Amino acid sequence: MAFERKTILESLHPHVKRIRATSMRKMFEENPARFADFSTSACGILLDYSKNQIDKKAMDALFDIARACEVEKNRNKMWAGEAINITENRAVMHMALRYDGDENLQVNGEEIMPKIRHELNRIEQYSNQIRTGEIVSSSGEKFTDIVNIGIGGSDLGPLMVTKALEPYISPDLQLHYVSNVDGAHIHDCLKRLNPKTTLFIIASKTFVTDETMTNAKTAKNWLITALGKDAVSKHFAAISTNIEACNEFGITKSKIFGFWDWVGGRYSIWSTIGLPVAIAIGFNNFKAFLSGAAQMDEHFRTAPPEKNLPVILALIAIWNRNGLNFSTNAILPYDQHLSRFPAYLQQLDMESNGKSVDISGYRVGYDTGAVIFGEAGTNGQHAFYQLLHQGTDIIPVDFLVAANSHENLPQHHEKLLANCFAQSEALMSGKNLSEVIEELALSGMSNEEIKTLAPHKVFEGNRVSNTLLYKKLDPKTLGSLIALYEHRVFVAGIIYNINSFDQWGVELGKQLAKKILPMVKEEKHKKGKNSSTNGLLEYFFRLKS
Ligand code: G6Q
Repeated sequence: MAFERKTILESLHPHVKRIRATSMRKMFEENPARFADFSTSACGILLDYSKNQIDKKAMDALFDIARACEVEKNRNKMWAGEAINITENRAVMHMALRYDGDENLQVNGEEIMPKIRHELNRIEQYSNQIRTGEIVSSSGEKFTDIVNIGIGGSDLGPLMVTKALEPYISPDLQLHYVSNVDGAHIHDCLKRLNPKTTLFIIASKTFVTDETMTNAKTAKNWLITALGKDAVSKHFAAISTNIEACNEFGITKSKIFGFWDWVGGRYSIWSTIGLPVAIAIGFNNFKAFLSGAAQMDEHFRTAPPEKNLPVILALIAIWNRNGLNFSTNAILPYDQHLSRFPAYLQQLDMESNGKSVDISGYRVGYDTGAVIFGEAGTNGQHAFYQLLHQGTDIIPVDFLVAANSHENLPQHHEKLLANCFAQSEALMSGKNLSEVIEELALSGMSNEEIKTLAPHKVFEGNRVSNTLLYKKLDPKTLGSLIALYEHRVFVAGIIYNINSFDQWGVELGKQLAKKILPMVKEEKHKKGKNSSTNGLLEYFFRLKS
C-alpha cells in the first residue's frame, strides 16, 4: 500500500520538472486569465491559488491523485460513521455536530443527532442563563469572568474562536483561558479575578489530563479559600465524557455538558467544548458559527473536486510538500482577530498529519504533513518575513483577509489590505538584478555603490501563496474557514494514507514526565537512563533554592 501511494505521488515528478523550467511571473505574463483559471469560491470565501507554481496540467495530475486515492469514497465513509480512526476504533463525526439537516446520522447503529441536539439545547439554555444573570454565583452576583481550564483541543479552539469573534462579545464579560501546567498561567489569571463573580469551566474530554486537573484543583482551592466549600457547585461547570470524574470533583449533573468519543479533541470546538464561546457571543451567534461550518461541509460533500475548496487547498498543499519539496506552510491572517488561528491550525494539521506510518502500519516512503506556523499580518512583516522573501527556503503561505473590518477605521483597513495584497505579489514577482540596478541608478548611486548593494536587494520571487478573501469575519464565515481547513487536513491525510485522527506521538513524553516527576521532587530518586537527563537533574538541584 505504502509503495502504491509513493508511486501515485511520484506521478507529479514530470510536472515538477516542467514547472521548474518556468516561473510564476512568466506564467502570469503569458496568461492574462491566470487568476480566473486558478481561483474559486464557496461559502463567501474566495480562494486565489494562482500564485502557486502550478499550471493546468499539474492541477489535472493532482485531481487524478485525489481520484486514485478515493477521496470521495473515504469522505463518504467518514460521514457514514465508519470507524475510520482505526487505531482507536472510533468514528469521526465532527461534521454531525454542526449538521442541521434531516439525514439520520449513526455511529455503531445508534442515532447521534438527538444526542447532539439535546446537548446543544442545554448549551443554549445555560449560556443564556449565564448571560442574563438568571444563574448567579454563590454570592448572588452575575458572573463577569469565565475561566476555561483545558489544554490542546479543549483550549485552542475556544480560545481562538473567542479572540476571532471579539466584536460579538459584550465588554462586561471577560473570557480567560488557562492551559499550561506552568503555575504562572493560572496564577497570573487568578490574581486579577474576584472569586465572587468568577465561573470556571473545566474542559476535558477524559477529565484525567494532568495539566487540566492540576489547574482545576488549584482553581478549586483558590475558590474554597475565598468562599468556602459550598461555593464549588455554583462556580464550576464541566465539559467532559467522564461524568463520574466530574461528579467526584464536585460538579453537579446539571452543569456537566457531555460529548462523545467520536469527536476528536482538535475537532471539538463544535461540541459542548464551544460552551465558553456560546456564553461569550450568545447562542444565536454560536448557531451561525455552526451553520457556517455546515455550509462548508455541504460544499465539501457535493462540489466536484475541480470546484471543491478544501480539495483544492489540500492538493496545493500536497503539490508543495510532495512535488516541490517545501516542508513548511505559513498561515498569515491579515486579521488581528485571527491572531490565534495559526496556532489552532498548527494543532489541527500537525497533530493530524504528522505521521510516519500508513494506515496499515508500514513506514511511508514519502513526506507527510508540513510544519505549520504563522502570525497575524502586518506584525510578521517586521519580523520573520525577511526569510520568506530572501531566505534559502521557499515557505508556502496562506494569506487570509476580510474585505470589511468591524471597526470604523477605514484608514487602517485599507492599509491592512494593501499590505496583504502587496506581500503575495512581492513573493511571487520578486525583483531581479536588472530591476534593482535600474532602481539604484535612478536614485543617483555610483556604479561602485550599486555593485556592492545590488545583490542584497534582489528578490528571487517565484515564492508561492494562496489568498483567502472573505467579506467580514463574522461567526458564519469563521465556521466556514475552520471547516475548510479541517477538510484540507482530511483530504491530505487520505492521500497520504495515514490516520489523521489519532495522536500517539504525544504519549511518550507524557509517560516519561510521570517517571521523571519523582526525580524532580526528591534528589534521592534521580536515576535517569542517560547522562543528559541525569546531568540536568543534578544541575537543577544545585540551582534549586
Ligand atoms: C486533540 C488531542 C489533544 C487533547 C488534549 C486534551 O486532538 O486529543 O490535544 O484535546 O490532550 O485532552 P482532554 O480534553 O481529554 O483533557
